[in-house]
Amino acid sequence: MDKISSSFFIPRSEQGYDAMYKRIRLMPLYSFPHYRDLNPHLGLCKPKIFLHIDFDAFYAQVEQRDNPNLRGKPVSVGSTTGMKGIVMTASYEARTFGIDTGMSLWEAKKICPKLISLPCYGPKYEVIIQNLMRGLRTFVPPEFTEQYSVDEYFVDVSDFVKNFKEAKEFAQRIKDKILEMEDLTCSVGVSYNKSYAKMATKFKKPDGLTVITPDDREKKIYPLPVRRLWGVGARIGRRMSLMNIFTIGDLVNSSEGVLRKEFGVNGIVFRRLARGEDSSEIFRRSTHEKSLNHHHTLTNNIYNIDEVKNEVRRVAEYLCRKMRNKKLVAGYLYFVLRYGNLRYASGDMHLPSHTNDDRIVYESALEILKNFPQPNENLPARMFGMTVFDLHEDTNSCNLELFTRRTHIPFYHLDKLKQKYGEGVIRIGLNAG
Ligand code: DCP
Ligand code: MG
Ligand code: MG
Repeated sequence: MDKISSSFFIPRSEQGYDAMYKRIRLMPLYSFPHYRDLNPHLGLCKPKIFLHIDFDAFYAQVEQRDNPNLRGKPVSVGSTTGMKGIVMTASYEARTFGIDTGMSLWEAKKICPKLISLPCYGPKYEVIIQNLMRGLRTFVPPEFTEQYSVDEYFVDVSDFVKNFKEAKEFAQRIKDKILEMEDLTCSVGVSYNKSYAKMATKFKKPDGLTVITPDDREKKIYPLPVRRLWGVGARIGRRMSLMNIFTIGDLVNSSEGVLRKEFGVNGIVFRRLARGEDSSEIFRRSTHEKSLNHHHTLTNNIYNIDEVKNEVRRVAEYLCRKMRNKKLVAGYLYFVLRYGNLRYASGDMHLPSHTNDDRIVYESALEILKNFPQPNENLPARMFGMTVFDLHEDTNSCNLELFTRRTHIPFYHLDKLKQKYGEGVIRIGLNAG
């Protein structure tokens, strides 16, 4: 299965080009992070490391690979019909002449008469990318990979490497595998959030591997033109320059209110991405289940803090078990407390990562509880309730968190024990994690 695309029969005809073009561009893409993907409780987020993989001159490189006569020559791929021809991409040899994506073929041929223009053959590129996706999954399980565009992937390697040095080695192994499988080069960016990883990829192309650590932020990211930021295209870039925002650093230093006024909620997103506060995760497909909850009303009201924490813990444990039972993880927690006087206090937050780990849900609920009126003799607690949202399938049901700071706990196995021998058979010390 590995070498599927090289032996793929490639009809070279202009017919049906439009349909192929549409097929490629209509692939389901996940656009740049939405406001709701950004976690307002950034400090609570687990440190992450992402890889971003982008092929070099993708379509052109594939054509050069498949036809040795084209190697080392200026090649463009795109529509080649008469005056309406357009360059979708150009080989790096063609780029030295200044030829790039979006240029008309007529103009490109004018600056480089030797340019070899080829039609685009979408299905072939799709097969390659899908084949490589399978290859990637030999490194990490599927839920840690995201195909972002026609030639790009994100990989969340946080649970598989301990630091940036290991992440770089990991990235190199992936690059080697891609070369071995498909004989194609790609460039990889490594960083602590998806936006910076995506920017890092462009630092060295072709065949590059660039790491951006938190210490590199001000030196390497802030001086870049604002157009390099994920989601900032030509139009937004122009509007920003009218606001005297030219570099990513300028964006970092501009006022959130002004940005919001000009660009709506995306203004806030741009600024946060610029500052390296992109807490968006690998895009996961949603499940049918929208939310799960568990409430517990006590027979006797309580106010002692240890007893209160104990109740919070029980509800968290129960709810996490409910999630595991359905093989789900949640990204958002709502916590409600009802007092003896029948009044409520409630709060919600993003969980530090998608999880069904009792400890994380418990600790997050305690964070929310800090903002409530604290139960006391005159205001005892009567009911505890939690609801989790943003549910996704937990394909990582064997606790793959090998290198995280938390101790590994085989929650799924413990659930089975509890099911068989009853609730009291085992209890883990949640504070110890
Ligand atoms: N593409 C397209 N239309 C665009 C941009 C790109 O059809 N407006 C196609 C052609 C590219 C492929 O998508 O080969 C990947 O796009 P990239 O932006 O990653 O560009 P390349 O891979 O070609 O070059 P680079 O080495 O800069 O990544
Ligand atoms: Mg590319
Ligand atoms: Mg790309």
